[in-house]
Order: sequence, then structure tokens, then C-alpha cells
Amino acid sequence: MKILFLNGPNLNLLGKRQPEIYGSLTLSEIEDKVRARSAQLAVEIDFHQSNSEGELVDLIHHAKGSFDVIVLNAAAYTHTSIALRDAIAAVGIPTIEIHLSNIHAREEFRHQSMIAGVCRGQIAGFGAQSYLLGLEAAVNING
Ligand code: CA2
Repeated sequence: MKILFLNGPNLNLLGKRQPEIYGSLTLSEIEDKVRARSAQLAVEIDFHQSNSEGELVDLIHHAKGSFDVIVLNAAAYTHTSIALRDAIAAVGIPTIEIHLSNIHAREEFRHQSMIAGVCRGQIAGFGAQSYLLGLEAAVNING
């Protein structure tokens, strides 16, 4: 099984600012944790971050035929991007929406997700653990 982790804008800043909201780990430290767990589960992963909406759309398109599941932290694009929603729907790869913070307990504008309706489910509020929960959900997507 191959799982694609995609990370949206500003997540490259993780661990450097706002640790009270997003935790103190860098994205690369989170990636290490996901890689360690995926090795235990004997699944292959790819892990990317982009600040560009178009690049994320391209990565979703290119995942077709190569990946079984996408785990997506679309960051701020979660709340704005019809393009990401359409890309997820177009490729038909089961996609799991994840967030470090509980978007429903934050500002009103974060309560809405443009992608939730085309995702299998949403994991939010568990910090770096959201990524590991996303991995478990991905591995068990068919069961
Ligand atoms: O909680 C999450 O994972 C979010 O997807 C993170 C996004 C935010 O726009 C979403 O509403 C919820 C923000 C990512 C920016 O991360 C930063 C990390 C350190 C310093 C500044 C931003």
C-alpha cells in the first residue's frame, strides 16, 4: 500500500512559531514519526509540503495510479480551495483530511472545510498525533 502525505501553506514554519497552537515539532520531525510508524505497518509513504495551491493540485493529479490513499493537511487552503476539492473528487483516491489543531474550536472562518465533503473523514486537534492517526486511518481505509 502507498500513502501520500500532502501538506499545505506555511506548514514549513512548524516548530518555529505559534507552538501553543501547532506544537513544537518541525514538519520534518513529524515526517520522521510518520516514516517510523509506516515502516512498522509495512506501508510505503511519500511526504510533501507546498505553499502553492496549484502545485498541491498537480500532486493530487499525479497521485492517480501511484497511491492508494492521500492524507491531506491542506492548511489554510482547507477553508478556501474549491480547486483542491475538485482535484480530490476528480482523481477518486480516498483522502483523509487532517489538522494539527481543532479547527472547530478556533475562529469561525476555520470551521468550514471546502474539502471535507469529498474526504472520507477528518482528524483534527491531536497535534502531531493527527498525522499518525491519519496513517492508521489510511492503512485501514478498506476495513
Ligand atoms: O491545524 C492545522 O493543521 C491547520 O491546517 C493549520 C493551518 C491553518 O490555517 C488551518 O486552519 C489549520 C495553518 C498552518 C500554518 O502553520 C504555521 C506554523 C507555524 C507558524 C505559523 C503557521
